[in-house]
Amino acid sequence: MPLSETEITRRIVEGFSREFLDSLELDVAIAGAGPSGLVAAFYLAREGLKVNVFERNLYVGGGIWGGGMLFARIVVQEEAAGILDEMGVKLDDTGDGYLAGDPVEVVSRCTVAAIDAGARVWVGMTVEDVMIRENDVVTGVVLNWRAVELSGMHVDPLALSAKVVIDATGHDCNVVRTVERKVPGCRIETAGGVVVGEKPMWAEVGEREIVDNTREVYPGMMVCGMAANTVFGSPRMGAIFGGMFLSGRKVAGLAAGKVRGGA
Ligand code: 48H
Repeated sequence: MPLSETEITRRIVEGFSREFLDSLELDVAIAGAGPSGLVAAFYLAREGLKVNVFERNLYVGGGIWGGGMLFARIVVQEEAAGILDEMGVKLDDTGDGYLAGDPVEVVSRCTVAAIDAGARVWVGMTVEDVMIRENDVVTGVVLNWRAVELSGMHVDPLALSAKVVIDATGHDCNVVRTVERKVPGCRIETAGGVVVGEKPMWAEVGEREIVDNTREVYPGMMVCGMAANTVFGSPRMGAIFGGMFLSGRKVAGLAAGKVRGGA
């Protein structure tokens, strides 16, 4: 078969446009394809909801790849092992309730599980803003290419609507911070109404509190993963990832309930 460059181009542009147009009205938009975002996408898609993940890097997986200090292993406590099992990830039982996994396998299988369940994952796209309506409800995400962000070029973004937006952007909680910065008088659902900031490492407490911190923090906007601990001022936990997976599963349940209940 003779290859045609223009036919290759046609398939790329048509395919992208078809998929993007199909994503204009979402049930749930997730910012960040780290462990918590991928798990949230898996459970939401499995529930039959229309969920897209927007990842600013050209690769998924967030902080999983680096293991601990570039030693390519992640640790998962037994409470979260069932989630990875559901996603097809094999972990080594290293005793006393600790399991360990290979980052390449964890990222790959979690991503495939989310996509197979029906989630769409975009890379190279930054959630640079949100849409908000008069009644102070987040109603969607505002996107731009990461390449545009890095270049500093003045290029206006595009927007997609979503019934729930989830901030799964990790330590920086970028989406929550954007709302906090841009909405006058905004109150985030913390005791002081503002992002508290993450605390120094304490694995036991960080992992315990992350699930509790996973919730709706502003109408239409939920937070999960490390972003949840930054918002509520809980400790970091190092290279143990069970809390991220548990948080992703919890936020999926909350978001599905909100979408289905219309609350
Ligand atoms: C689109 C964005 C944007 C944006 C950022 O950091 P992550 O892996 O996040 P979690 O919370 O799922 O997992 C945290 C874990 O990896 C970790 O850092 C741990 C356990 N730390 C403990 C410790 O002590 O340090 O993934 C977040 C993803 C990344 O891929 C970012 O590129 C992406 O979000 N992202 N994507 N739009 N505005 N901001």
